[in-house]
Amino acid sequence: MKKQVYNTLETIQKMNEKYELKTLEEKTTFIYGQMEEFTLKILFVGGFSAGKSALINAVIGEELLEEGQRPETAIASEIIYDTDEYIEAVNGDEKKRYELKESAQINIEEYDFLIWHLNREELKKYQGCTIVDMPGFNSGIQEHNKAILRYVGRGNAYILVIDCEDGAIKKNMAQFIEEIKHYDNNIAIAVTKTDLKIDEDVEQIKDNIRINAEMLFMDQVSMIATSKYDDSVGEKIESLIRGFDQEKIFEQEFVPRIYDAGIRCIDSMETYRKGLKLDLLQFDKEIETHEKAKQKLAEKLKKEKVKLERQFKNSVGPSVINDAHNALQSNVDDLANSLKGGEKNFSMMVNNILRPVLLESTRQYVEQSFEQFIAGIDFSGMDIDSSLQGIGVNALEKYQQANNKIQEIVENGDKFNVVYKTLTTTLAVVTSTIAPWLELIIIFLPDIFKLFGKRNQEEKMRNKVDAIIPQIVEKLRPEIQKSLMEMQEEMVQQAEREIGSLIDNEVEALKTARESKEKASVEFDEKVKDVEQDINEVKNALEQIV
Ligand SMILES: Nc1nc2c(ncn2[C@@H]2O[C@H](COP(=O)(O)OP(=O)(O)OP(=O)(O)O)[C@@H](O)[C@H]2O)c(=O)[nH]1
Ligand SMILES: [Mg+2]
Repeated sequence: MKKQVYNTLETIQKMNEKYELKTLEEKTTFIYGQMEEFTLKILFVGGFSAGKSALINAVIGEELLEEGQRPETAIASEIIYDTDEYIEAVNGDEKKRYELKESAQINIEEYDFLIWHLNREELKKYQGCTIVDMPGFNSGIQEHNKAILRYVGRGNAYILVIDCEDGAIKKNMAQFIEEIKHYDNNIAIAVTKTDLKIDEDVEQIKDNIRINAEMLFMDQVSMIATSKYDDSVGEKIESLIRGFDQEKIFEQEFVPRIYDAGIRCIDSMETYRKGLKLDLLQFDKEIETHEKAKQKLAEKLKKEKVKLERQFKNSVGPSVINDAHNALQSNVDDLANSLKGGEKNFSMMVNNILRPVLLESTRQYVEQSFEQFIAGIDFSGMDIDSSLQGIGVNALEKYQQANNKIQEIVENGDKFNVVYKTLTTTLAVVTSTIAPWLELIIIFLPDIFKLFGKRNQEEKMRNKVDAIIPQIVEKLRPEIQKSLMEMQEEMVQQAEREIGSLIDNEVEALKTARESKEKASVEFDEKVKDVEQDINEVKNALEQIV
């Protein structure tokens, strides 16, 4: 199937070249590059000191990643096979190179994550995968958020590492599972440090965890029990990793995007075919009409924007805030308990409750209203004179149709696939929006504590929490509204670009048609037959992947 996905993309690329569809060519070249770079990310997650780094070291066969009680892993480390050995420290778009032996000197606070390029025999079998050592759940809140927001919902696989001595799935792990199962469904469990327990106990613990996990996942889950001293730790981890359906995850990521490109390609070839009927004067007029249509579409979008703005302000914002409020309210007991453990514990609990809720509800409401926005735009009154009837003016309609079809593929494929959205990279927008809100919570909580400080100490924790929740919500409200407005702006621009590129594709096809007419080397009928064959070839290629 992976081969098929490549074949289909190559068919589209062939046509882009043949019909000189430059705009589309850029798009498909980009997709191709991403396909070549694609690796399945395998995230090792778990509590602080659970033994995540130790397990990965055991796989590599050398203690490269820091293990220990104190210097906990504070940023994510990606491990990949490479013939050249070095560490790449990544901060936004900047990358810095370090030698392996300099690892201790890297000031990790300056970076988002590290990529370890390792030339180890043991890693060769994992080519196509990236092993990721994640910070523990209870490492610093900011670090944890940074790591989670970077990976969550992007079609990754998770190995949950549980310290045998925990005996069960702890609260923070359970919370995490609840969070990620909205986005990703590739999850397995590694119970570790079994050397610290007798075999019987290990069996008992495994059973407990299995029962626990299956209730949380509502599904069976693959599981291993091991330790860093286990001779077969490498094989066991390998068995977990092999259990993830790498091909399927690849398809989920790329099939909708290729389908989208295919639809655009067919549209352009159809424009070319219709263009063959025009005389040379008509061509210029047609191209001009297209340019006009593009302008009018942009104007129309700008006008309609007001509606979207209103929707964001009156509905999206309040809904998100409401969900956040409810989430806090329904966790009052946990919050009260955590407050006993001090402010830091409380902040972490607030953060853990809000992160998934904000992420999920923002995504959901934003997508909903944006889809409505696009579907609700009516272009019937645009009055553009085109001898090809419907071209250009109908760009949006085609776009909507393609979008619906792609939505269908995404939904039928796997409900967990939120990676791809045709109209926007919604989730990416959302994740970058959420991060500042979360940081804000951490900054303003201490101030709120001052308000409810010492004087109320004899009061019940619950009452305190009840009083704190509205304060948190009030602080969040303006921030959420503000960034939603920015997001809305960005999305309208993106829609304009996307629709514009659709018309550009058609214009390019028209120009190619004019050229081939000017050359007039082949008979008209033959050209029509030829393009019809090409259209069918792309249609068939698309059928192979959906
Ligand atoms: N006995 C025993 N000790 C282990 C095992 N795995 C890890 N440890 C020890 O447990 C401690 C924590 O291990 P790490 O691998 O650093 O744990 P981690 O999950 O990466 O922790 P953070 O990155 O801080 O979240 C270290 O002292 C390890 O040596 C194991 O299988 N058996
Ligand atoms: Mg670690």
